[in-house]
Amino acid sequence: KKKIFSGIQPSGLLTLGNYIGAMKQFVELQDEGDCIFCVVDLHAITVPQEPELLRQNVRSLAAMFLAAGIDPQKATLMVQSHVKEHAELGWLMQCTAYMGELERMTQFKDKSEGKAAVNASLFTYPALMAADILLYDATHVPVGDDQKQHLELTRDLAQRFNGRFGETFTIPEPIIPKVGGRIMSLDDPSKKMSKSNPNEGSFISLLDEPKKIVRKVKRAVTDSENQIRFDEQEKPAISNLLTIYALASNQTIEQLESQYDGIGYGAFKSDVADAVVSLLEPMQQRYQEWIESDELDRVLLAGAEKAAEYAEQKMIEVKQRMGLIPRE
Ligand code: AQP
Repeated sequence: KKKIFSGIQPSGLLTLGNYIGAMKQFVELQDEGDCIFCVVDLHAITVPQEPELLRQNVRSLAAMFLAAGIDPQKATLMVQSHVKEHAELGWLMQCTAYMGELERMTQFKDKSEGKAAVNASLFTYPALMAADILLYDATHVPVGDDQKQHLELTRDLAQRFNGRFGETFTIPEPIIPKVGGRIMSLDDPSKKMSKSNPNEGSFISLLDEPKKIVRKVKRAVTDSENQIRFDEQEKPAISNLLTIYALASNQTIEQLESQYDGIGYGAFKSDVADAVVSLLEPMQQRYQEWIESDELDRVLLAGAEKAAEYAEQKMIEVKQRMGLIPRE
């Protein structure tokens, strides 16, 4: 049976990219195996976070998981810092990883570029991510395309550990969507859509109200050809909008290309916006119900308890393998 783990950082309002690249898959995978979905708050603090805002973002992200369709009867939903073994195994993974490997991570390069002060944890982040996954012996990790490199490192670390100390960790496989693995910014189709982009017009937040979505899609950059066809090299912006439209409306890109043959960008954009609004509106309603309910906190408590049971046992095994003696 598949064992699935994936996390999302509570570093701001989720974007449509996070939904299409990650959360949409999570919902589909619930019926295929044992799933653990995690609000990775320890990852979020690798860049400065305002405590009050972080508290809100953690609950908000958990509510969004549930609103998107994660069923707590089927999947485990938890907050990373509620299970202390994540941090503990994270340290052991830092002691397994090499500086050279971490230096090659493009996400670190992107996120540290031009910054005066960069926390050490931003550099060691992939070691903690490896711990998150290996702690539960996950067999599959659904992620967007940008996390592929981190997942390869996770596999390397697991193999290295197993080689040195004996079979301990399961080697996980990534699950990356073929369409929608990398949704691009609306203002610049060469950059991925990102929730921490300071330009609000670059992303659609899952909580944006309809008017805002329409405005953002209308202002999205395009090209001068005025023809709707999928071509990531020549027409990255239109290709991105086609991808979003296809996934929001459950149609294929080919269907849309023939449907919009000869139709201009204005009409196309307004239909893209409508499709996104139809996707997000029901989710936003369910979100409001969850965020206002105490049930949310009960779900997170139950999730943490269930996850901790496995994690505690796993850590006993890992420490024993490494030669760290038990306290008693
Ligand atoms: N643009 C995207 N297209 C498809 N998938 C994406 N993901 C992120 N952006 C896109 C996927 O969403 C999951 C959660 O991501 P994360 O919160 O762990 O952090 P991230 O990958 O760094 O995403 P963001 O939105 O860019 O956050 P910030 O701005 O805080 O760094 C992952 O599976 C990711 O692949």
